[in-house]
Amino acid sequence: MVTNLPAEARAKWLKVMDAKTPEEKIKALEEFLKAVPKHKGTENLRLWATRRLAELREEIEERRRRRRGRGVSFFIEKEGAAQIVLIGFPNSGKSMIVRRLTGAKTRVAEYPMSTTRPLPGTLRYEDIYFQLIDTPPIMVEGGPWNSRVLGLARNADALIIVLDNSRDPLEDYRSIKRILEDARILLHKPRGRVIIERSRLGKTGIRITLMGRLIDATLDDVRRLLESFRIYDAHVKIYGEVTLDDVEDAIFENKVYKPAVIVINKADLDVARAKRYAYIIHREEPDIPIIVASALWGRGFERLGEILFRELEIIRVYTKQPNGPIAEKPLILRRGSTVYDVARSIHKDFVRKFKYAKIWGPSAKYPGEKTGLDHVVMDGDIVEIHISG
Ligand SMILES: Nc1nc2c(ncn2[C@@H]2O[C@H](COP(=O)(O)OP(=O)(O)OP(=O)(O)O)[C@@H](O)[C@H]2O)c(=O)[nH]1
Ligand SMILES: [Mg+2]
Repeated sequence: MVTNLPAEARAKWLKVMDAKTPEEKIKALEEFLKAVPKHKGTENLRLWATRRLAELREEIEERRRRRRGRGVSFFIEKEGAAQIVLIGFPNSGKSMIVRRLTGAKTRVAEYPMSTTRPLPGTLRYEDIYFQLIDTPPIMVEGGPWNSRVLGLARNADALIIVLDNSRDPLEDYRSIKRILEDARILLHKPRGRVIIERSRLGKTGIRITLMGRLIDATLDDVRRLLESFRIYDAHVKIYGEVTLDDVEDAIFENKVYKPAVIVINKADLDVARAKRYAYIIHREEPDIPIIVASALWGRGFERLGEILFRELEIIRVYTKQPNGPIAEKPLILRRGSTVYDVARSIHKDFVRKFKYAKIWGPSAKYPGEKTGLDHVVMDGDIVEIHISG
């Protein structure tokens, strides 16, 4: 992202990283921005830092509103298996979709900008519940809610992008994608991931754990890059395929990936047109599932739960006490989770006292297979954990 940042600016970045409160961060960011020279090569960085400043100011405002207990708070506590935020332009039908799918009393109106605050509802899929959140509209020219809705999106587990079949869904999709990207919210899973954990306890030096591949750099390049930001003590974890730019992005934190589903709403107006646009958008964006639907007719959403479940990459595990019944409510875990994660979510002592687990279901070689903590569980598994004492 950055090219040729002067040493002074790099050093100032450390202050931003070290800042604890939003207020401190704002001050440090302002100092940092002052040290960044204005030229083409730093344009993106300056834009990003300016936006980050706006976000932080918004964060302070939001906290103030919540504390005072009046005004409109945008924060919504997560409930259920995942929090899914709808995002779209005015009048696209977000509120009607949430009302239709969850029964929540959202405000639906013929005029645009009728929703002024987020409202949650619950969508059931088999034996789990997703929290859908209706939001005020975002706007290309930067509407009154953009930054707060983007804040919600950043905090969500997945997004539903609502497009309007009475407009140009392709153009709208591209605009929404751009708005998200500008807020560093990505709709595609990155090929790799970099995590930089700075050690708070004294001099550890720079440790790099390579669990993937550095495409265009050596470990020494990574070390030099960090040192140019005056980071001398940190643990860098590299997963998948990563470039030196990705490492630099990680220093500037902040890029997030959100799985998404696209809904072309108001298909009832012209079903063939909606399908045609679904096809065109699919060609441009083959990895993002697209639904052609009508909130008015209540049709087209039949597979939404299943699609969300798949895109979220979550699994359900049913715990059971020795000689006890199987839990009715599943534990929701990420795909790739192990018995360790199951044990830890039951009780923090369970890992320490763990003796063995017994597994029934898709991941078990035979019913009641005995396993250790590193056994990878699968959707639909029944897990019985035996502990000592
Ligand atoms: N024909 C048709 N109209 C719809 C559909 N979904 C919503 N509408 C209409 O579109 C208008 C806007 O619907 P809302 O659900 O309020 O849209 P919104 O996206 O929440 O709008 P804002 O809150 O302003 O962003 C209303 O008049 C709805 O009746 C649909 O599937 N088909
Ligand atoms: Mg609305």
